[in-house]
Amino acid sequence: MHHRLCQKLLDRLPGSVTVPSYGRGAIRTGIVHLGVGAFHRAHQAVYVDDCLNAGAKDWGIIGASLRRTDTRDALEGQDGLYTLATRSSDGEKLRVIGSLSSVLVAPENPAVLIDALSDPAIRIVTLTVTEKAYLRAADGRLNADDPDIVHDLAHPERPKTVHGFLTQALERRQAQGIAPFTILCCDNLPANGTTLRQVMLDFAHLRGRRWVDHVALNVAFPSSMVDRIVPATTPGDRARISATLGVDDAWPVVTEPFSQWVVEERFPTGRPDWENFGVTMVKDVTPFEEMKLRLLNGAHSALAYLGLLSGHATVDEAFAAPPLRHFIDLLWAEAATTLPAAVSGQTGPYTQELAQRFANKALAHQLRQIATDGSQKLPQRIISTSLARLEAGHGADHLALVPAAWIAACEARGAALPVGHFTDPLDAGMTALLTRRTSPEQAVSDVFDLVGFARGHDLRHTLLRLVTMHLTRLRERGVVSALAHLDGASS
Ligand code: CS2
Repeated sequence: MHHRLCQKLLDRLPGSVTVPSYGRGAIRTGIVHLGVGAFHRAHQAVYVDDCLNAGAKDWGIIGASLRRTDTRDALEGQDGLYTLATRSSDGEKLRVIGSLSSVLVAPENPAVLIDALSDPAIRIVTLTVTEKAYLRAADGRLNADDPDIVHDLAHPERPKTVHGFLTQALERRQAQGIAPFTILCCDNLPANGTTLRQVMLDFAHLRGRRWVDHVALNVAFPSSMVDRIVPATTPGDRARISATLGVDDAWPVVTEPFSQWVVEERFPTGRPDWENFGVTMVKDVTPFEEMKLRLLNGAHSALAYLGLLSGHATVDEAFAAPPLRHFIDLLWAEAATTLPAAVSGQTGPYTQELAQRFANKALAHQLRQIATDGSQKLPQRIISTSLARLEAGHGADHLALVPAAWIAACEARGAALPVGHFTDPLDAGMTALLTRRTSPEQAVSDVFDLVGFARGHDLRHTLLRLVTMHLTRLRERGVVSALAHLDGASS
């Protein structure tokens, strides 16, 4: 049997594998990361590892999982080390990352995470907890009725939500005269720092103390745009990577060569010198964020639903299908016109690069992974883009096919697609609604009501009409015909 990847075996790895060049014992932790999934380990943890390799000592990371134990279980047996596998048609490059010092599992012992967050050495809290963990209502404000929020208000010492953990630690720090940490959101939300700040202020308000002012005046919430495609690691990846290493890595991550991080420059208590390692520090991240959400993530969601309905399993496979590829080009053309002036000149090269990234066959990025949580993703990826087009007096025919394909893909679960092939926090309501098999018009309107898409918007009806037209066609004649009809309409 092989040994496990660990600190003392690092010097026995093959010469082709890059390993941390720093003494890990001398690194002090300065960052707590909430949501220590594959994305964090292939992105922020790598930028921090770069800083540590260059001699920084104060920015080790304590990772925290808010639900699952698997990352902690795997990494505690390998001194927090794991392999980053960068894959492209040129092959696979392996690098061992050492920036994670430990992983906590919040539900097992919430007090330990609050203690870690209250440590004066911690100056930044980063988050990748996915869209749904922010618990936003359709209007973007905190959903105060969420059972976990209700729980956290009643039991502030044993929180479950990010809002509860961050607030409890900020209160403790204030009581002890410790400056607040900077909170750096790294999730795919529009104006993600501002969005998190708003739900944190709403939560502080519900705590009914003077925390609203404290958070509003003293806590920095820079926004950031994060980008790296990170497919879920498979058992095959683990076996292949372990075979190359000559030791077992139970928890490697697989990613693409491309990586981008654009961060707003607002860190009152300091930060690693990320700008030396490829991070772009800016005053306002919004244009970059919108370009990424509307072009990359929007196309991803389109490929996910249309691809699954066409029998494809991965992004590269769906993107190689000529009708889908053609559709994505037209979707990009629609979305590009909605972007702010600061980036509107960059959309050509940007989508060309995206096309290369989507074609990366070595990633086998599963469409079902992207299809997950559509109710949380589509508002910023597709719905706001469609409304911006309609507001400007333009058509949104291609954009509007995506929510229709999402509804059709939800309907296909248990029929053409396996039950539970992808999931959504609103699945219970969606399934109840879609099994009634009402008319396309009724179904679209009910789904939009349930998930809050375009709620209260003047052009909601115009959008509903477009989505209904597409759902009718998808139900009656399938994807090929829906795409062909669009071509007919636009030629
Ligand atoms: C994807 C993203 O799963 C998804 O919904 O669209 O995770 C995407 O791969 C990343 O945002 C790329 O940076």
